Amino acid sequence: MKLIIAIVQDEDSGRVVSGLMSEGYSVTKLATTGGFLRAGNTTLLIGVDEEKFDGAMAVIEKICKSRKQIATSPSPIAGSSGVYMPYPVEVMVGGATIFVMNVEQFKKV
Ligand code: 2BA
Repeated sequence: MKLIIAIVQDEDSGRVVSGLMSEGYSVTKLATTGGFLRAGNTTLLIGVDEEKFDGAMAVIEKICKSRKQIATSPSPIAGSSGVYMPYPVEVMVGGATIFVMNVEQFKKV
């Protein structure tokens, strides 16, 4: 068995969960926050048997899209004012960031 940990954008999360559930996968959805953008994203935990692994990955890859987002970073000190001015930086986020782990044990008690 494998555990897929997939960090997806909030905009895609509903469709990914529906897509996985409709194909018989069990999914746990966590509300998470990215460290860089400090914006909400969604982390999905999906435990799958080896033979169903490729199917789950295909659902995630089909639905999750890359998008541009604006991050605000502090600029160097502006002139003699000593004030840090925020300025926008464009970053490409997603489709999905995926970690795959081998599961040593899976129990429901
Ligand atoms: P965030 O940390 O909010 O990052 C959002 C996007 O900002 C990233 O998209 C990447 O394009 C950019 N970014 C992140 N750190 C950066 C940096 N130090 N300098 C410049 N740009 C940077 P993704 O790579 O698609 O990541 C989307 C989200 O997936 C991340 O949100 C984070 O929540 C998670 N993630 C990505 N890589 C991870 C990792 N190695 N470990 C844990 N979580 C990760």
